[in-house]
Amino acid sequence: MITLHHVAASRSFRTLWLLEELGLPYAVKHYKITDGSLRDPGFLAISPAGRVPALEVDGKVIFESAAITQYLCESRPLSGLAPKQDEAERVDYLQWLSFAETQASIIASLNLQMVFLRPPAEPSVAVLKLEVARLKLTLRPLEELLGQQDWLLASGFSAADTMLGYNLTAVPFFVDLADFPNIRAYVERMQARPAFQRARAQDGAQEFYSKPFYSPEDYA
Ligand SMILES: N[C@@H](CCC(=O)N[C@@H](CS)C(=O)NCC(=O)O)C(=O)O
Repeated sequence: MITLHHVAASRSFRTLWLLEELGLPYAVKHYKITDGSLRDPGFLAISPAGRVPALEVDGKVIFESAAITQYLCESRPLSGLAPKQDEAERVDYLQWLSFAETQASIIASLNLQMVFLRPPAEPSVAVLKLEVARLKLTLRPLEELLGQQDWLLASGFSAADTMLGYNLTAVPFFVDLADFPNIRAYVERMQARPAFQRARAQDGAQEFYSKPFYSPEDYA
């Protein structure tokens, strides 16, 4: 049995969604970021940096969502969700897989400073503005690409969309997507996928965001 170690609305949603796209049976072990369970020695033995996702699969334990994505697609090659090494789109696929983490690292920084940091600690408004600008910059190539095609790969939906698509569920807490109509249409397409909806049903309630939008100006 495959077991996913998961926090609701976190990067482990990528794996949850991919498992649904692949139609694989799995169990979910739920954790919370705020209750210390990710620092429990039992969990650290599974994921040494105390992060999710971690996946128990085929007698192995894998952490890092991109590695999990890669392993699942390569060990289930009939899925067709990742181009093989000799396919032309392989480079694009690998690029977007890593780009998802470039973008997610900015979202994680904004989460840390605007959502998790508690008084008397105060974020720097200048740093927040810089991070929002950096996040917007990562949206530009996506907006352009998604004006030409429905998914990250021209040939259609792939596991790269489960990696990067998840990010776009968090981006609107920090960037108004009004100026990014192609990204908004992409988000609608991904949310319409039955596997995405089944994953949402397993996800659990998010416990991070208490308002719809976080602005650096709120800290000025
Ligand atoms: N590069 C890792 C990042 C994993 C990660 O940092 N996950 C966050 C949730 S989005 C986490 O587990 N945070 C817990 C913590 O920082 O203590 C991946 O893609 O799996």
